[in-house]
Amino acid sequence: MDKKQAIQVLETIATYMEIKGENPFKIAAYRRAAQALEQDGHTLAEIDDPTAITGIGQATADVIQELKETGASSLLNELAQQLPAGLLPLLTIPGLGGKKVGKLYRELGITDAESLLQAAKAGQIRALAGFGKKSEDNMIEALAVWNVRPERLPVADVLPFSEQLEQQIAGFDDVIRFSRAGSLRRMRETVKDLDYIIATDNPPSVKDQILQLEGIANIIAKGNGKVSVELDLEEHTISVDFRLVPDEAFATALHHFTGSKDHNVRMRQLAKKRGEKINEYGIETVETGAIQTFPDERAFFAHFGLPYISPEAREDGSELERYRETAEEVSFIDAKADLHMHTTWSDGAHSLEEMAEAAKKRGYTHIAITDHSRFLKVANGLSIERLKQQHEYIREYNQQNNGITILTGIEMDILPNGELDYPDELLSEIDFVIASIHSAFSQSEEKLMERLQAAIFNPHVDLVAHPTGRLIGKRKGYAVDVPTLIQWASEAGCALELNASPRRLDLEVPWLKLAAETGVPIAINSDAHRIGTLANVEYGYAHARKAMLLPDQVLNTWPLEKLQQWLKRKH
Ligand code: DGT
Ligand code: CA
Ligand code: CA
Ligand code: ZN
Repeated sequence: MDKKQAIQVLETIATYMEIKGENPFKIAAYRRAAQALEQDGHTLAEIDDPTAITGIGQATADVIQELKETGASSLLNELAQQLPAGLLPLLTIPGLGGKKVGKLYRELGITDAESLLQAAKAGQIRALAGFGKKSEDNMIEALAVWNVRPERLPVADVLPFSEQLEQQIAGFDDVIRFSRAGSLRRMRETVKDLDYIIATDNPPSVKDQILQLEGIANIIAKGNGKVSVELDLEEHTISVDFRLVPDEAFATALHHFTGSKDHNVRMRQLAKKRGEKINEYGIETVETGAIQTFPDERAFFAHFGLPYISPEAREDGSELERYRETAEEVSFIDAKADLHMHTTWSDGAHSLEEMAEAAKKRGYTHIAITDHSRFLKVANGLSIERLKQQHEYIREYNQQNNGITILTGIEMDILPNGELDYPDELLSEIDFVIASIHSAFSQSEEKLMERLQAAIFNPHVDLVAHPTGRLIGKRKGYAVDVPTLIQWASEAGCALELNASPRRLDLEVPWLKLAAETGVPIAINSDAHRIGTLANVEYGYAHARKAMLLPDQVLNTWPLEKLQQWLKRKH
């Protein structure tokens, strides 16, 4: 349990109390406590007596203590049990919060999506105070698309599930080795289903263990070569294909089922020229019918005179030429730094020292601490005063030879009116300045581009973070003319971010390729708000391999001296 999670629990308690219709003062106390916790600069572990913080009373302090000690809140559990299970998901319908869901529950007896739809169709909702005919119509519309399983799922929704599934497979008997295949191994932004290759001498045993996995909603196929099941994934299900192969066929099966189809087509063309045929069991010499197998994919590619091509890069076939030209450089991107992360100084869960220590453990030589700027009040953005304090603190930290260098930094808001959140003379004193948009997402393209232009051409701004603001499968992003943005970044000598959060992966692959061609440096950053998400950079580097970026095009691979030299450039 970290501070961000504790804040989340306090807010959820307030929402559930709202649904139950409890005393507004009591509800407000939980919201105030959440806010007070956010604004306090300590980590959860450092807070011994929560009541010492203004805004936290005895009742909310008890919840915080319990969270610290047990990792859970009995109050939250009780509240959740008192409310119908089908009611809580309704909170995710756009326009419905605790107050409105509470009204629907208490005044109309609505307990789930179905009863909500019935009431809306019967015209009962418009009769409630605070609702109207329009909100009733909106609700019917929202319910029609709500919770319908999309054709493809965002990779971020699938990753925690697949990682857990893989832990289970790792514990199976009779598994020699196994791997992800398909679009997940290629790290596409969205996936239709999951694919696994399992090497085994005992397919019936592995099949039985698969069929005993928890959460099987449906069995689609159960042969000794292929097992397909639908597994429960939160509100939806996801299909998983398992291919069971003998170990000698593992490499070719893995290559075949990793795809993409276009990549496979190109590889088969290569084979044909040599009088060979590729299939999932091996490579067949057409004349003799002899089958050749390989210990791993590297040997498979070497057979065709190719370097090992990263799975992420295997898409339209152009990767064959790219890898031939640049050897394996493209797949060897080594992170030396993370240049975007948050601490308890703004809305992060861990302290500056904790983040730095965790970054050092990841093998970084340097990082930038980039908390939010003053405009972002909800995230406890830094006043000029506190920013200066933090930077003083960082300079002291760097003198202690802690084994990692911290660059002073800021994630500065680009305000809705196009101004930047701090004056130039302050920015000129900061090592690494990030500019981001966190407000007025729905402005016109013209207005948004004006804002981005102001940031990119400001001589002190080094990086524009999550440049399009998209959330995969959820939000398209703001109206950005990306090619123009990339052109500007190239003219101004400003870097653009590849935000490694699997929900963002922003910029997306075609734009990364364009930025790289245009000579715009890319920064692959975690944007971590807690120690655990520092590891998100792995998804960012996978995404970079998909765009086949070279290490030199990525700011985070540069040694500190080279980065510092670049930071001195002035555009
Ligand atoms: P998805 O599931 O739509 O997110 O994308 P994939 O690539 O995982 O597609 P999937 O699960 O249908 O098949 C996995 C891989 O197996 C695919 O990338 C290439 C290979 N594969 C499947 N069917 C065919 C096919 O008909 N022809 C060829 N060449 N390859 C296939
Ligand atoms: Ca698939
Ligand atoms: Ca499949
Ligand atoms: Zn951030």
